[in-house]
Amino acid sequence: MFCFQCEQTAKGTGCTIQGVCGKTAEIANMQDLLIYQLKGIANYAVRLKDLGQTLEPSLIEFIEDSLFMTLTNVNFDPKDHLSQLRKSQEIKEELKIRFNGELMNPEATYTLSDTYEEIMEDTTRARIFFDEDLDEDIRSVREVIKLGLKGISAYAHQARFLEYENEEVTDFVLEALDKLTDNALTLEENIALLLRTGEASYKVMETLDRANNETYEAPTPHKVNVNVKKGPFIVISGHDLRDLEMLLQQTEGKGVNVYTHGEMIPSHGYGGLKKYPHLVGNYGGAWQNQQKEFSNLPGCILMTTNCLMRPMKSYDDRIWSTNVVGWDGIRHVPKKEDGTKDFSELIEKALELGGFPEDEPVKEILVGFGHKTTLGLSDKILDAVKDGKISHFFVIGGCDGAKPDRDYYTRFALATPKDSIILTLACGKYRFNKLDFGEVAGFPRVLDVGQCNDSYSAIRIAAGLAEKLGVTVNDLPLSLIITWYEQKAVADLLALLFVGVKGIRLGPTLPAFVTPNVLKFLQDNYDLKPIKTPEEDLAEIFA
Ligand code: SF4
Ligand code: SF3
Repeated sequence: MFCFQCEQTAKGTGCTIQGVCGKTAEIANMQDLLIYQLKGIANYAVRLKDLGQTLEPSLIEFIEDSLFMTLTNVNFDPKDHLSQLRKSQEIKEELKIRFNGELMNPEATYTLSDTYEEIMEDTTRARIFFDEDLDEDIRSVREVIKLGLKGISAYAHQARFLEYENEEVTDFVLEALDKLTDNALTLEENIALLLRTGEASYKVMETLDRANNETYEAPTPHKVNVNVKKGPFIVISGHDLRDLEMLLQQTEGKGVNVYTHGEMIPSHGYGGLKKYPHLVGNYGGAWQNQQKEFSNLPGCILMTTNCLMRPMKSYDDRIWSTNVVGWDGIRHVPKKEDGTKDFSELIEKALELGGFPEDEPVKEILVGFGHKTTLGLSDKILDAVKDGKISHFFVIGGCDGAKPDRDYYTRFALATPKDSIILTLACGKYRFNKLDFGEVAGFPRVLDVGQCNDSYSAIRIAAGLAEKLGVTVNDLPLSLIITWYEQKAVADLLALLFVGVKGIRLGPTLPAFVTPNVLKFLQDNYDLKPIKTPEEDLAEIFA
């Protein structure tokens, strides 16, 4: 196996024996072959579209789900991968027949073998370094595009569940997969494709923002209890608001409380979700603490998207996956034909487990500062800037992770000037969101903008403030301190580059899939910087 798609990759270069995330070589290899197959499918699909043929929504969903499955900490189940591989061949065969001909590139001509052993042997052809003659910078740009497509597909999957789709993005995903097989493309052409991946990422987040805001009302400030209440409960983790809504509907009146976990915490800001009184709070912190936090939990857990870690014996009888998430041996809640899900098994188990024995004292933190709410305050915020009461804005956000050097983000947030505002998003916020930062000019100093996909919201906020001041985003007293871990963060970063944001500080380490030349391109054109120490970075920001 070889995988270097996430920030915790072994030795900072690549996982080769077993993933640090728990991914086995078997899964990693099948994921390579699945993506290889998606490229072959896209080869045919793009040409059929060019001929004026319409593609079935099921084909698009298959591509989205497959890419999402291969994102870090999503699916660890060999059965799911094998079944997806077999489906990929069926789809490719159908497209070949419709195309009435055969394309000659290896991804298009390859036919999935019959037996498991043969399939595993075939996976070598799909490895990242299979084509030894490929220019290393082109390989690197292709990897960034591929990983960006994974993030885009995760967001598109979430939007689709709410019946929203951005067809331009769908077309781009197919086009990009097809172009990833085109060895005639120059480095410059691949870079152009990379920048368009950022555009697609921005657009899919815009669609998901619309889906969430129109379905559940735009978030408004809301206090969330981060301590527990007495009684039976279910903890819901991941990003999928529709799953949370269905869970709240099915637990209504049953005496089962619902807690958000990880990236689900911003749900408390949405009117259509916070109206349920049994959505009582948030349990725990970011994903990397789940094995400790879920251990012997007297309630159930539902994982709707990333990040899933190996379920421990102490709770593997009370955790369920849904959507494309999976772990061999862990129970899964499927989507029914009508799009609904049946959570009754979890509800019964939660009642049987009995829940927390006592109320803990209430401790509340604020969420709900999406672009609508924050821009609604923009006149007051800008008055405070003009009066010299607010000196600077920071966006400190992105993924969290297990490495100890991630305490940079806590230390950075604590070291920011007392007259600055911190906009935060994604699970990296757990590094500091329960600390008391107080207020500045009547505003809370930390504004929770939402999940990782809400980096769209952060862009809207920055653009809205810049517009009112008649300047560009890069002229604002604003610094972006971004933390990455998985491939949604790659998509988010590309979206930020697409809108022209410069001077992003990225950490805790730089991606292993970026070559020195590609990094130089990003530094020269976007002033992308690795983080140093909070003291050094703050000194540079205010120099
Ligand atoms: Fe390693 Fe990350 Fe790939 Fe897992 S996802 S195998 S930790 S690089
Ligand atoms: Fe976190 Fe996994 Fe990326 Fe949505 S939940 S940000 S790491």
